[in-house]
Amino acid sequence: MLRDNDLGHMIKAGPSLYPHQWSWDAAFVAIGLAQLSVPRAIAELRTVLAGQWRTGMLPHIIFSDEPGYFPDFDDWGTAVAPALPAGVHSSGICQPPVHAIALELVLQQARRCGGEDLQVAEEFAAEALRRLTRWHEWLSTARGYADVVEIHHGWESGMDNSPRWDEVYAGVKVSRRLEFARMDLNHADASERPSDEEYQRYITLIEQMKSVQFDDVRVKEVLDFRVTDVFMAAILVLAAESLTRIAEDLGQADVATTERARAERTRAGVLATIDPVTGLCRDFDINAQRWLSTESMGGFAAVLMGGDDAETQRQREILLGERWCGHPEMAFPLPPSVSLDSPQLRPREYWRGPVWPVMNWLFAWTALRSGHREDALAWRLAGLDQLRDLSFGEYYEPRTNETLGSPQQSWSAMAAIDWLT
Ligand code: 9YW
Repeated sequence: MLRDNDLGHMIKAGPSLYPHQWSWDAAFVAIGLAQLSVPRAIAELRTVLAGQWRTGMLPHIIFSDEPGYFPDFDDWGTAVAPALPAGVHSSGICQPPVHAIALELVLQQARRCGGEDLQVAEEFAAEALRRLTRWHEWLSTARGYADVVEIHHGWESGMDNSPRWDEVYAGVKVSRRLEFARMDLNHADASERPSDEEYQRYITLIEQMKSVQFDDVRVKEVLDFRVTDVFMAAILVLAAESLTRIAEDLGQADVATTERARAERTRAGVLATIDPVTGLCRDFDINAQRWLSTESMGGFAAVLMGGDDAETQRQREILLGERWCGHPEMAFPLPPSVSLDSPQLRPREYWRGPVWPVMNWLFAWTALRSGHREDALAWRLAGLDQLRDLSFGEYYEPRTNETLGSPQQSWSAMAAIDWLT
């Protein structure tokens, strides 16, 4: 399946709905690819890094030549951005920084293989280190807010239409209705995708960014969407820790010190967002200067990154409990994007309830890392069971396990490969 989605230098996120390289998809996919071919995994990460903007940002989509996705490179209009390097066809926003985590796991696999794989991987790691540090630095500076990470579009979170962002999107002013064709609806059922109203707001934000040529400073003055993202920040903590270890192995003590400090600072920033009542991490609407308390998978940032033992344990119990994985109506005891008991639940609609295999993998991997082997094993077994019909759906209905969205989604296959090897 990954071979079918492979364009040589990039794996399409999905065969027809997503015919380009998405940034966090590529990082996850590289982790699975490493089990099949270390050089191919490295080629995937190389394509991601080659798209790096002059500012340090890794863009969320690198466009292939394939048609069929909206908004494409011309719709984005990033050609006006001084920060876009020559020859790069990309969007103008980012996605969660899974890349250093992927590099560490690819290196681990290369060590198991030894020989040429190891040599190629170590050479690449030495090259990638500087770019990954610049990427993390950009997230902590251009996008640093209260030691968390600020995002400018729901697409940056990777959880596009999660109820986490409803209140923020309500403040996005669609001053003139935009005319565009929703290509996604040619490949997936409208009931499983964001609505037209949501798309009007998504594209309005791109227009706002374009009006200031995607400038990191000026964009903050014109954007209707500025919010901190605790889940993305927790991923930055994990990535900074991976980069610390990679830098230590390469004898780059300065980088290791910087990344260790980044991880500590960001972890403290995320823990400071915990709602004392619910125990979950909260995003903060910067424009409106208010906390966002809508419950979603994003609130479990402390489970992902660890830190304060009591808070992490409390979140872990909530996640495994009756409102979430342990809800009696769940087809499998896996983390849904929204609780089945939530008033916001829409069980077929994207990030508003479905279970995402790649998120199962992420939670299982972090559980293993933090010593909760039994959680990791349970999620791995249930996650494999979910994928049993080999359709590798993008997401699944939480009660019936019906495959939804795009079938043959690359990062869903990655979860299976990594769990089985
Ligand atoms: C879109 C590719 C991407 C993921 C996102 C997911 C979806 C793109 O697909 O967004 O056009 O809706 O929300 O996390 O990277 O798999």
